[in-house]
Amino acid sequence: MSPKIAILGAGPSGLAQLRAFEAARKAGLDDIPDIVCFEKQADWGGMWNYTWRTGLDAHGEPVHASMYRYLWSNGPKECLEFADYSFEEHFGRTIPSYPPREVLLDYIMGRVEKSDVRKYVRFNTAVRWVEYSEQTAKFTVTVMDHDKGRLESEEFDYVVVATGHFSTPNVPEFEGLDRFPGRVLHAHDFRDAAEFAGKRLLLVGSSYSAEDIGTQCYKYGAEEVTFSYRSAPMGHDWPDVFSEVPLLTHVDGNTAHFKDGSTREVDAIVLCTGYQHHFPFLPDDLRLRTDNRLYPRNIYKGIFFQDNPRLMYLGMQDQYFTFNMFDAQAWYARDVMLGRIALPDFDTRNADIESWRTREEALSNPIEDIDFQAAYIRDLVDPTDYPEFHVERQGEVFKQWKKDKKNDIMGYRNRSYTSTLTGTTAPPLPAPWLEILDDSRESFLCNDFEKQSKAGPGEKVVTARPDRLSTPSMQRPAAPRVAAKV
Ligand code: FAD
Ligand code: NA7
Repeated sequence: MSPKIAILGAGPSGLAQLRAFEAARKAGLDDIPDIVCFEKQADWGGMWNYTWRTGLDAHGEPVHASMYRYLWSNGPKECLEFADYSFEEHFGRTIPSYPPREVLLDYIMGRVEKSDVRKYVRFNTAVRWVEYSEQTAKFTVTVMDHDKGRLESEEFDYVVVATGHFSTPNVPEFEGLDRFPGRVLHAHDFRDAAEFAGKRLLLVGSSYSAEDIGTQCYKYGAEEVTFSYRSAPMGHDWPDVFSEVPLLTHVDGNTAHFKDGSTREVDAIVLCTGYQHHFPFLPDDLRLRTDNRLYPRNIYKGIFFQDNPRLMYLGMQDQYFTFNMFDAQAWYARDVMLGRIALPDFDTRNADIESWRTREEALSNPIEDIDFQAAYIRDLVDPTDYPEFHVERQGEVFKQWKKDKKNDIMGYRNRSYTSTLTGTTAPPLPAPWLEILDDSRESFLCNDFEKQSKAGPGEKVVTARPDRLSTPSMQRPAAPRVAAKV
């Protein structure tokens, strides 16, 4: 009898798992397992399913999204491509290397919408609890079906946890925050940069969220941006209104005090202090405990829970690679569930985990991190039929991205890279990223990027709706700034 599989979450990782089984079906597998994907939101897409909401959703569930309105890809799309579905195939033409959020969502959804997998997803269904019985060798998954308004339980042979790990904020306390007269929020609740136009912002943290929210608020007119770091500054060559200072010690009124004795007057504070791996639906003996790192312990191949490998985790690593890494994991997990790959015994798995972990602990810079994650993905894809996508060459593109960021933090998104799938070099953006305030899908895709490539920098080629495009000015207008829509 074919196994019964529960996939928890329909974000990019859960969708990769669905797509992996679909690919097997298309390749001739008749005996497709019985699959149910539980998704607490009303639609799929996970983190990319943007919402204005913060706090609780319409059903009283914690809002999953940490995405913000004007987010653009923070890495080149050439490093994110699904091996079986290129950006060119999806859009029918080449598009620039750094697409905005809605355009990336369009791409991610394109692949699953062309597959016959929506039927597996139960939307508005939050997983409440998972239990394993040694006697039956089955998991019982209990969910709250908000459409039916009731709890339901069902048994499964395998459970794939794909609920993401950038949703439950890590929120440190700083003295005086309770009396701060301005807004204090975690990056998880940040939505609209325009809210901070004309404001002096303090961002605590020195990683992706701090960097991206800081640059985005500058783009939309923040007056001053101060980053406060715990371990090390980001060290970019920032425009004048930015500064990096050591860790915040306390706040007194509008005055923020830092470890080196310096102070700043600030109007709003955003805690960009990362996220927790949080699985409130898992008992202690099934729950992965880790911080945000490239190789968490206790999951063999970064997937199979050591104490019970019928429980799998997807996408739990810190991420350079994303969508194609989730695919690599999903194809491998699928082949184990289908009995095509046999897992070794506990000790062999443990030795493998430890050897990767030792390698990870020896990494000393982002270039080595990238090579490490590429090697991890290569280890997964080689035993499966996931199509070749030249992960090592994508790693080289990531290294170039790192250099481009170092050289020009406000302009790196204007760069173009070459797809390892199609060999095509992306066209430039129609204007510098800093100037494109309306980044809607509609506005972005109405550009004729091919003509743009030939026109050369600065000459903008528009095919439709010029009213919805960005201001041509190279200058940052005085605050407050609003999107250039008519
Ligand atoms: P998620 O996308 O988080 O999806 C998890 C899904 O599980 C969600 O749909 C959620 O509703 C569901 N779920 C959670 N709990 C339950 C439950 N109890 N019951 C049922 N369903 C549940 N990656 C990039 O490649 N490029 C970027 O530019 C980029 N920018 C990012 C910016 C931000 C602010 C953040 C937070 C992340 C960014 N990422 C980016 C990384 C992003 O996490 C991945 O791209 C991707 O979304 C991870 O997919 P996932 O499926 O593992 O998790
Ligand atoms: P990260 O990459 O996990 O970074 C968290 C940052 O927060 C990092 O700079 C930490 O400092 C800092 N941090 C964590 N705890 C504290 C405390 N207690 N005090 C001060 N600073 C702290 O999370 P991000 O949100 O930036 O990025 C997560 C994903 O979101 C990423 O993949 C993007 O795609 C978007 P440290 O350097 O450890 O000292």
